[in-house]
Amino acid sequence: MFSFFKKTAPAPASDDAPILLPEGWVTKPASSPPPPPPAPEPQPVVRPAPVAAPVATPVAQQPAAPRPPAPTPAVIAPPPPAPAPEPAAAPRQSWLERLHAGLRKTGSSIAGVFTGTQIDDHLYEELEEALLMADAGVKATQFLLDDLKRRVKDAKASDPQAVRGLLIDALSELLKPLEKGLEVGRYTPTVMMVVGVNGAGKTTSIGKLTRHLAEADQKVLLAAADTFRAAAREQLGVWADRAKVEIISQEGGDPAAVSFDAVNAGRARGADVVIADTAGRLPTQVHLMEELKKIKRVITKAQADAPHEVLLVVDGNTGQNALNQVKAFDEALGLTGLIVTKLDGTAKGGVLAAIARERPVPVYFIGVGEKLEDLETFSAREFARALLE
Ligand SMILES: Nc1nc2c(ncn2[C@@H]2O[C@H](COP(=O)(O)OP(=O)(O)O)[C@@H](O)[C@H]2O)c(=O)[nH]1
Ligand SMILES: [Mg+2]
Repeated sequence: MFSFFKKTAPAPASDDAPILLPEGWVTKPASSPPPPPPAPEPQPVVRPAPVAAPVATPVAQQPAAPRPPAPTPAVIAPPPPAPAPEPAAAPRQSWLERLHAGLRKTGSSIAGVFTGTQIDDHLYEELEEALLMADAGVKATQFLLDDLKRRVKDAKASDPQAVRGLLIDALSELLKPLEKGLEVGRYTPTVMMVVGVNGAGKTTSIGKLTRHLAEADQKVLLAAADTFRAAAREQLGVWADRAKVEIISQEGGDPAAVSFDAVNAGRARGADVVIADTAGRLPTQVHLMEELKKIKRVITKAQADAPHEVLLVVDGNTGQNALNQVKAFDEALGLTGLIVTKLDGTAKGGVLAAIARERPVPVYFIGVGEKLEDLETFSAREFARALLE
């Protein structure tokens, strides 16, 4: 849905840079309508069945279509049905509840610090311990404590519960630079390469993202660049079927070649987005990391400005290990964004603070479960509140 990514006009169309905020929490519906998409579509491919989009999309006007005669002044047209009251609001609310529940393990140990009656060294020591236990890391923990003490002093706070509110402010501010919306439409196609260790949630996240894009009428083409395991190709194939999008897949093929073919196919068929799913690997596996670099290079050969996104999927449950992965993959490939999965039921949700402090790669989405609706855009304040309230 539209809360999911930002649709931008193609690059040359405007020089005022697009706002890169996920729209889910910017409540203005359809802020500035993007210009109608380029009129003639190249060859039609397997397109998702048109979904009755609940959002008031500025659907392309068909200038050629014969206009119905203007209503006669005498007839007062019945008011159009009210534009469905904020369809995004309710799902976002239930998502927030799931986020809150998912982060309970992390949050309860931190929130427990504020149950006393005094703001003293003991409170700060306990808080330090709780943040470290939540895998916020030494640097972010120290930063948050210093910042918090300053805020407590400025606010002349005397109640531990007020300190908790100030910690929410401090954490929100620390996480703020990670907020960024995924943008599509600037390039045709927008090419994304998705990387990460095995089991992080790459394929699942791609599947969810594809569904959201397809439902918003984006033509998506998937590349099964995890070519070695039949199960991996099949898993992506299932998501492709569900979303009714095309997939380029080749048994045992070279992952770079499959990615190259996919980008070329995407260009030829007028895809809006091409997403390459890659095989899991540890950043310490040098030859496999080289293979990823090769995929990236080859994608650039197929389309000079691509890949536009190199997304790392990290399992939020792995705490500091997730931070190490962010650093290593970023050094090897130059990451443009993260998808942090499995923040449900983790005691290590503090890792986002560590990422913000040590390697602030934007977090496009966070996942709190295996279902489609469990992946959502990241908001610093929402996250801080879900964790600490
Ligand atoms: N609990 C939970 N499970 C997830 C989440 N995202 C993915 N998974 C599960 O993690 C497992 C591995 O996911 P997969 O997409 O195959 O990982 P890949 O190896 O990186 O492609 C699957 O069982 C997914 O259903 C999440 O946000 N929360
Ligand atoms: Mg996979």
